[in-house]
Parts: sequence; C-alpha cells; structure tokens
Amino acid sequence: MEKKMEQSKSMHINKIAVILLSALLVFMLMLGWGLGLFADIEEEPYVNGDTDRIVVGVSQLGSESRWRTANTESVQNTFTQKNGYFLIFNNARQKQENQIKALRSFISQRVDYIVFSPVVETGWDTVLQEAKEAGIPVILMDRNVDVEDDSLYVTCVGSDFVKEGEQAGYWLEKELKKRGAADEDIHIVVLKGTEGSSSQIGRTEGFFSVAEDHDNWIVLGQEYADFTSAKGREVMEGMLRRYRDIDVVVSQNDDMTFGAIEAIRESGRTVGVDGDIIVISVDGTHDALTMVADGMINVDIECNPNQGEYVSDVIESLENGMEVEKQYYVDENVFTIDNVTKDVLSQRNY
Ligand code: GZL
Ligand code: ZN
Repeated sequence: MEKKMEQSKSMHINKIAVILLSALLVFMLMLGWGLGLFADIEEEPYVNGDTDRIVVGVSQLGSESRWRTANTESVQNTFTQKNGYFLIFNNARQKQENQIKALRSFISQRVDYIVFSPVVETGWDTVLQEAKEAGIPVILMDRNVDVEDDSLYVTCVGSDFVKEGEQAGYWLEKELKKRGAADEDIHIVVLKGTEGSSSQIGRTEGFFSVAEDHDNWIVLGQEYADFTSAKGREVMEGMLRRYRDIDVVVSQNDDMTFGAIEAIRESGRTVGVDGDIIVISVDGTHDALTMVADGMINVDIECNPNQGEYVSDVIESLENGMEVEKQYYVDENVFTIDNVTKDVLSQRNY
C-alpha cells in the first residue's frame, strides 16, 4: 500500500511539472512572438492583395546540392518582411510538375512577381503564358528556359554556364602544357548534371567546345549523375569498372565530385595534384575548396549561388519603372591550390 501511495504521489508531481513546463513554453513563444523574433515567418497566410509588401512567389527546384541550399538561403535572406517583401516559397523536389503547380498557385494568389529556377529548360511555355496573361512578371534565377517567345520572362539572373564549361577546358589545356603532356593521349570521363538543365547543357557545350580542338583528348564516357553525390559515386564506380585508364574526371558540380572521389579512392586509385586522376569540379563550395587547398581537387570553377540580392535589384528597378536587361550574370572565379586562401575559405558561406 505504502509503495502505491509513493507511486501516485510522484505521478502527481510529474503531472504538475509537465503542466508548468508547457505553460512556460507557451509563455516563451508568446514573448518571442511579441518581440518579433519570428518576424520573418509570415504571421498569417497571404490572401490575395491584402498586404502592402511586395509579394514574391519563389519556386525553387529542389535541394539536391550544397549549392542549392545556399541559393535558397540567399533568397530567404533577401525577401524578408523587413526588406518589404512577403515571400511565398515552394520547394519542387526536383520535379517540373511541382514547379508548374507552384507557378499556377502563385498566379491564382495574384503575387506581384514570380521568381523560379527551372529544373529543366523546356516545357514552360503554357504556364508562363498564363503568368503573362495575369500580368505577373517572371524572373528566372540560376537556370534558364528555352521558350518560343522570350517575352514570357522579364530576365534571367544566373551564371554563364557555357563560360564555366570553357574555363574547365582552358584550365586543362594549361595544366597539360605545364606537365609537358599537351600532345599525349589523355583519357577523360565527364559526370553531367541534371539532363536538360541549362547548367548541364551549358557546361557540356563549353567544355566540349575546347575539347574538340584536341584530337588527343579521348572522352571515354559522359553520363548524367543529377548533381548529387550518390549518383556521382554510382556513375563513377561504373566508369572505373569499364575504363582501366582514366586520366581526368570533369564533374559538373561539387556534390557529384565528392561521390566520384569516394569511388576513385575505393578503387585504389588517387586523385588531385599528385594523384593518378586529375579532378575538375564546378560550384566552389566550401567543402570542395578545402579539398582544392589540400590538393585533392585540381581546379574548381565557381558558380555563385548568392543570387537573391541580384533578383531583388531587378524587382526594385521594375518597381521604379526602369528597363532591365534580359540576362544578368553573377560574378564568378576559378579556384586552384594557388588562390584558395584562408580568407577565401572563411568567407565562403556555402
Ligand atoms: C548551377 C546550378 C547547379 C549547381 C548544382 O547554377 O543550376 O544546380 O551547379 C545545382 O550544384 O544542383
Ligand atoms: Zn590515359
């Protein structure tokens, strides 16, 4: 009996503790709310036209890479309530049909601007025509669209992907000359990003526009690996099984590079400045630049994800009735062991 009494008393005390704790939690939340700590999380869902802020509907294609995460952060840090925006953000999880749905929902909510990073270049004409008829300006971010009528979008803020691909080729030309191997047969494999995306199309076109000048550059294989580490590893494993002699891997983003390096190491071969296989990558993420500094990645062509402010500059121009260009390129660099300094690494926000 005694024991039972003890037990029910301690259960009673637990109950009071739980009630007190939850009351404290509610109080903290209310306090936080009152202090505007959640200022950038919209207090209520947007109903057509009921805010004096600029309403921006953003369709982000997914979260496949470190680069993409940084691109999303750049958007969310720019289109904030204190900057005068009402942001409606949607992540399409790599699916075009989800982006089209998101664009249609932005149109029906009568947002002021649509911003989106098209997962692939084609298949947008109809929904962009609907946005045009609704009088909603469309700004492309990061990637481009291939449409009949380019009045369907106001501008594209992104990277010159063809130039990024060419930079990879030019670096390889210089590197082989430096090694005294400019005329030797060089065996190359290429890991390509999402099929049909403008980053994949441009980088492929750019690299091959240089490669075609070199008969001794033998491209053993080029395969899609979707800009992800997992796919990059899987595709590289297959290539290592098929090709005994690989001298260079050209990988169209850092995430695929990380996967490919794992596969190469597992095969018993080495990478980088003193390795069996030269590694050329794209994006310039912090983790990859660390590997450049360590000599594991030979060169990383930067692709700048911090595009939010460029897009908001375009919106401000449009708000002030100014003309805007059809294409804005963000600033980008080429990193090798010679220029990845401690400063570069400490300032890298992605
Ligand atoms: C490039 C962007 C690419 C990045 C990848 O602008 O489209 O998509 O290079 C990302 O990391 O997945
Ligand atoms: Zn070779």
